[in-house]
Amino acid sequence: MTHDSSTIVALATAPGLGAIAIVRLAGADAFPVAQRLASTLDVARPRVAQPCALVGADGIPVDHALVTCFPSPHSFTGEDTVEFSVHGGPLVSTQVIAAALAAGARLAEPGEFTRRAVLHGKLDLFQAEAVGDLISATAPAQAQVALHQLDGGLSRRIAALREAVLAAQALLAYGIDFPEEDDGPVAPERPIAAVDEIVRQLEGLLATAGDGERVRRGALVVLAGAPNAGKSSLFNALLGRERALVAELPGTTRDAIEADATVDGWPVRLVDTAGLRETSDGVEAMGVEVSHRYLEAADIVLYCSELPKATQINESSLTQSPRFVVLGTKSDLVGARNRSSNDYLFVSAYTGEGIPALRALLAGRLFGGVVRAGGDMALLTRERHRVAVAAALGAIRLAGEELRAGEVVLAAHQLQEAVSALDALIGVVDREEVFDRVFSGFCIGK
Ligand SMILES: Nc1nc2c(ncn2[C@@H]2O[C@H](COP(=O)(O)OP(=O)(O)OP(=O)(O)O)[C@@H](O)[C@H]2O)c(=O)[nH]1
Ligand SMILES: [Mg+2]
Repeated sequence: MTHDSSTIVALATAPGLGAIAIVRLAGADAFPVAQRLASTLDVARPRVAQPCALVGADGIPVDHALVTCFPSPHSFTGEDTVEFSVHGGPLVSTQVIAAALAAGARLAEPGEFTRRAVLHGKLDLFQAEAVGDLISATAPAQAQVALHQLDGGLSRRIAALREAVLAAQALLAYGIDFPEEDDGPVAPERPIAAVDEIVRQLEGLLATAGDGERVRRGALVVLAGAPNAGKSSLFNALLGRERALVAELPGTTRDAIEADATVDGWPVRLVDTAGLRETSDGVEAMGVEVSHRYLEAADIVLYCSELPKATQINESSLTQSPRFVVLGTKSDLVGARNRSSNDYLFVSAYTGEGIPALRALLAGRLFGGVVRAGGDMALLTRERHRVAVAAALGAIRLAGEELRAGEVVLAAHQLQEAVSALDALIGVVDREEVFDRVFSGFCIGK
């Protein structure tokens, strides 16, 4: 994708039936192109919605629309931009886009509007990613993290760290320029202390990556256990709708069923699986195989045991893992006598007993780090962030070692490596491959 200023056009709203659809046009010729469609449009009136009759490429009337001009640089991409609010539905917006194409625009590529916004300094890479995250958020916590990132929360953290590295570099520069002065202007301890402090900060940030990625992607919570233990019923209870089939027959669920759930505001990908047992039924065996794969990938496994029935699986090995939470299901059938064990969280899909406690437990286990950080929403939410911060941390640690060995020039080199890693992260340098990776996941019109 080249950094051109050609005029691009795309549908900015979701396709399908709706009262309004928005077609966005941006680039050097956005205003003249718009005027070919809307002859009465006054492009000298910025940010005012103007009612205009739109005419198609063949001169046939297309719609009565509200058209708004956003002159450069005060627009999303930083370029001259025109937004057409047209009637929804599949036809009108298609005709408006066709007319814009005929007038000299071209179709935008996926993510191209946001990419241009970054190129023109309207957003940094974190904020561009946050645009996508906010749009795809399904749980309130995801939206909060994305909004914080869009407001520059993560950018500020990284920028402050970058400044700190530059300050440490400046301290070293004295040492390099005046190597003979024993009592130079900077005592050697000062850059070492500065570097150690940056290491602490980067470590703190890196520690948010697990929670951050779970918030963005949704944590994978898998319901597993013996056939008929009540997994599907619990799945439905946690989802709040009857998504999975429930039946008295053991072996009802044969394939894994995945659904997005919100647990106390946090995003969870909930999976119901086939009951674990040895079986001669080929299809069921395939389902059990799928269950095992989910067990390995899960952030948390809710292992369902119907008490006091003995389960057919040796649970002791499973329950050792901190990822496993053992549930005593169908608690409404269990007398008080059988509840002495502290190893089980008793739940009932029928009465709702234990469900709020289970939700709280999940939120705490999966996202407790964010909660403990006092709701600090500056989280590393992507592998891209984690890899770059880890690279910066590695370089800074090496810088510290070099400094302690008296190798000031080598230390300065490592600090520069760290600055480069942070620069690429925030997007101050235009690295094609970084940009391609960030924007490849976007859809057209963003
Ligand atoms: N009393 C009571 N019965 C329940 C509860 N949960 C499930 N059951 C019953 O237990 C039976 C099995 O429930 P499912 O939710 O289908 O169990 P499952 O673990 O998904 O079963 P498979 O998919 O066959 O492995 C059904 O007859 C349910 O009505 C509960 O909380 N209390
Ligand atoms: Mg089931």
